[in-house]
Amino acid sequence: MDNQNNQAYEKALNRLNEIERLPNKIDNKNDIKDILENNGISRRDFMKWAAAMTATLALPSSFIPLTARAAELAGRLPVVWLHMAECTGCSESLLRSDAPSIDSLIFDYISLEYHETVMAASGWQAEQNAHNAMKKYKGDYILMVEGGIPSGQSEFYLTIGAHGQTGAQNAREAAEGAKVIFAIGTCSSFGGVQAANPNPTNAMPLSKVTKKPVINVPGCPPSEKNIVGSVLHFILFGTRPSLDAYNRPTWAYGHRIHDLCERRGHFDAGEFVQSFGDEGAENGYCLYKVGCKGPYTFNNCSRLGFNQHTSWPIRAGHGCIGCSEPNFWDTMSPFEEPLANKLYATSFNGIGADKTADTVGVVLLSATAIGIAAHAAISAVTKNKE
Ligand code: FSX
Ligand code: SF4
Ligand code: F3S
Repeated sequence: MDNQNNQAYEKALNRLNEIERLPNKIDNKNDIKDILENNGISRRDFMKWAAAMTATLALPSSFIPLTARAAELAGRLPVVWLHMAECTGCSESLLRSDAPSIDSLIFDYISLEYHETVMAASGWQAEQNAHNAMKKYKGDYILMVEGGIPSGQSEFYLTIGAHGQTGAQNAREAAEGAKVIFAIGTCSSFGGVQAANPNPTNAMPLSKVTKKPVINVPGCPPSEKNIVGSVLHFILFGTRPSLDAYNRPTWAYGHRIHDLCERRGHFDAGEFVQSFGDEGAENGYCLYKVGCKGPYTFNNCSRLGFNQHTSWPIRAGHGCIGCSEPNFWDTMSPFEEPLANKLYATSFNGIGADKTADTVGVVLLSATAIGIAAHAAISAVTKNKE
C-alpha cells in the first residue's frame, strides 16, 4: 500500500473500532449473520461481495475486511429516508429483486427509522415515528431523500401527512439534524422529471432546499450498488467522498458510460444499429445512431449493471438516456435520436439542420481513428522503451 492508502486504511480502521466501541443507541434486533444465513448466503459469498464492493468504491483490496466490517456495522447507524415527488423507483431499485441480493439484505439490516414504502406504521403513527427518530438521533442520522421538491409558491403541490406539512418543510427539518445527507436519484439530485420543462410545480433538487451540503447519487433510478456503496463509504470514512462538479461521488460517477461500454468495440469499428430490430441490433452493434447518450453520461452502469449484474439499459438493447445527468429529460431527449442531430439543429442557428448522425458519425469516427492512431503510436513508444 502506498502512503496515502495507508493513511486511509488507518483512518477507516480507527473509525470502525470507534463505532464498535460506542454504546449502540439503536434498538436493532436484526443480526446480519442470521439475515445472510437465512437467505442461504455463506460467509464466503459475503466476502466475495465485500471484495466486489471494495473494488466498486475504488479502494485497494487490502480494504476488503474493512468493507465487510462496515457492512456488519451498518445496522448501528440510523437512517431516515424521505420520499418527495417521484416514482419510488429508487427504493424499488434496491428492494425489488426476486432473489434478494446482498445489497438489498444490507439495506434491510440498516436501521431504517423512517421509510414510507417499507415501514409498517402508517398515518399519525408514521409521522410520530419520523419525529421521534429525528429527535432521538439528532446529529447522528443519515438522511436519504428521494424525489424532486416543489418549492416557493408551489410548495403546496407536495403536501404530506395530517398536519399539512409540505415536502420542502419536511426535507429542511430532516436536514437540520442529519449527520450526512444523500440525494438519492436524479429527482432529488437535480430535480428530475418533475423539474422537466415547463416544471409546473417549480420542483427543485434537495441541495436548493437545504443550505447543508448534499451528496448526489443520481440515476433514474440509481443502482443498488451506488446507494449501498454511499452508506458504506460513509461508515468507513465518516467524511464526504471525493466529488465531481455536480457533487456526485467520483468512485461511482468518475467514468463515462461510453468508456467501459460492452458495445464500444462496435463504435470504434463504425458498426451501428441504424434502426431498432435491424441486423445490427441482432449483432449487438453500437446504439449511438438510435440515440445512445453514453458518450455524455457519467455513471458506472457499464461496469456494474443492475439486478446483480444481470443486465443494464444498453445490454437490453436501448441506448443510455443519460439518466444520471442534470436536466436529462430536457437536454438528452428525444431519447431515440442522436444528440448530435439536436446540436446541429440548435447550435448553428438552423445552418446544418439537415445534418444527422450519419454525417456526425464520420466526424466522430475520424476523431476515434486519430485517437486509435495516437494510442498505437504511444504503445509503440512504450514498447520500444521496454
Ligand atoms: Fe426520480 Fe426516484 Fe427516477 Fe423514480 O424516486 S430518479 S423518477 S426512478 O424513483 O426519484
Ligand atoms: Fe455503448 Fe452507447 Fe458508446 Fe455505443 S454510443 S459504445 S452503445 S455507450
Ligand atoms: Fe441511466 Fe444510462 Fe445507466 S440511462 S441507468 S445512466 S446506462
